[in-house]
Amino acid sequence: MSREQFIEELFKIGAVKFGTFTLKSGKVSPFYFDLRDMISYPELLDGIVELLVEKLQGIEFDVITGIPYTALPIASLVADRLQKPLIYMRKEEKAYGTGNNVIGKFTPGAVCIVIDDLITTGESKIETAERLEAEGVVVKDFVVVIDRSNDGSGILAKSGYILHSLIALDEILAILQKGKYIDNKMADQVKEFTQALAEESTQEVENLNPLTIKLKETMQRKQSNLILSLDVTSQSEFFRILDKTAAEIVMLKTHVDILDDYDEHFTGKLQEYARRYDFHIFEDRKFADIGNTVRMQYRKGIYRISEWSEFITVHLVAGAGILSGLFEGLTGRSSFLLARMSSKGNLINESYTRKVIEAGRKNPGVVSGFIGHGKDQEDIRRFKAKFPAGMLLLMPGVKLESGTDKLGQQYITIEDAIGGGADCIIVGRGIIQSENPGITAKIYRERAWKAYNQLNNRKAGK
Ligand code: 5BU
Repeated sequence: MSREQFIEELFKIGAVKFGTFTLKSGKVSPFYFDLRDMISYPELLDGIVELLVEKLQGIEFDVITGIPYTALPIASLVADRLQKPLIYMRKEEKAYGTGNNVIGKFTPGAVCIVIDDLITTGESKIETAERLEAEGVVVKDFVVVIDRSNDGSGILAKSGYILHSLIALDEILAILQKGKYIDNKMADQVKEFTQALAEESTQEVENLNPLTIKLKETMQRKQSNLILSLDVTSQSEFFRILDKTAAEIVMLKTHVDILDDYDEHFTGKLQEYARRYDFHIFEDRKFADIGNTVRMQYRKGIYRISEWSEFITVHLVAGAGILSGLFEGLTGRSSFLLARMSSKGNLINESYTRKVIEAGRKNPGVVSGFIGHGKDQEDIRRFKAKFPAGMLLLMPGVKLESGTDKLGQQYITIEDAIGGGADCIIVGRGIIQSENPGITAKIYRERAWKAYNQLNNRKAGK
């Protein structure tokens, strides 16, 4: 089957459709590809396998996988043809036990070629690679049947992968136009649509919030990347500990609503400390409601958080729109988005984390970075690698020794947190419940700052 015939066949079986389609994202697309039914057309399937086998010549690999469901039967045929072992990932991660997420046999370190039907944003490819890598499989190359993205290979390249594709969208358009299956107007519409999508996803961070920069400057000035989480319930205790620790910290994180004796003098006094000891104020309110509600929660009520706290935390579960609700009309304020949590069994998964990071990338004016955790340095490195340039990773769940508390808080050490790429550590009980919070805060600051400089020197090749 020639390429031309092959593309025409895809059109005839409805795998490649043109018209008006509403996508999951809510966007209306002039075209839609769905290769699932291809398995029912033996001749077409043969054609695809032929093209894939050809494409794989010259690429070195030990095992083959296809991303379920569509690409899995195709990958099995290719594996059979090349006499290579087939493996595949479960579609859902097993909730219990370790391992066994990959079906099939492979030696740890085996290089796997990943076959898929389509590439659109590249997101699911990267997710698959990460899941395979977590199981000890090495991923370098992807092969897709249709590249319908504008810059699929660029997107994968940023994460260190190579994309090979059998057919690009442009070729499909050209052949179908030539065969009069679609008219020029339709082809132009498709091109415009993909162009617009590509522009949306390649927006780089340009306008960092001035507070992000100020926070970094304060870190340097105070030689500190320690954030104290002063989780106590009385003002006297609060200021007693702050007196001892203020000189060590770059930022003070509060949960103002846990104070039993909160009154209108509290925030003024806190701001006075912040000025005197040169630290930033960060109310960890974790806003998570609809835009209209968070707007009032942030600005109104007894706490009037927007008036005194420079930074806040935001959960994006309600959608990135709540950022407008929070920050519209305000200046000198910024946020950290919750991209991962430190508590055991939390429901955040990789795809959620990735979407939060993307939302941060699009809103640098009101987002200074992310809160996140990791199980070890490698895990944190992979997480941090996805961050927009200049945005910060703040990490709670840090103590001098790793472990877990009775309520599922998980701790890693300062060196693991910073060594993996956290810019600042957030420490609560490790300091406030110690015998001498002042001395302990100094120890945390010194160790965290040392680890931070070591990492930066390593990066700079010093
Ligand atoms: P700890 O005493 O060091 O465990 O306190 C950690 C603080 O960080 C506490 O105020 C939490 O509310 C906060 N935190 C966290 O521990 N884990 C998270 O994932 C997020 C916040 Br988000």
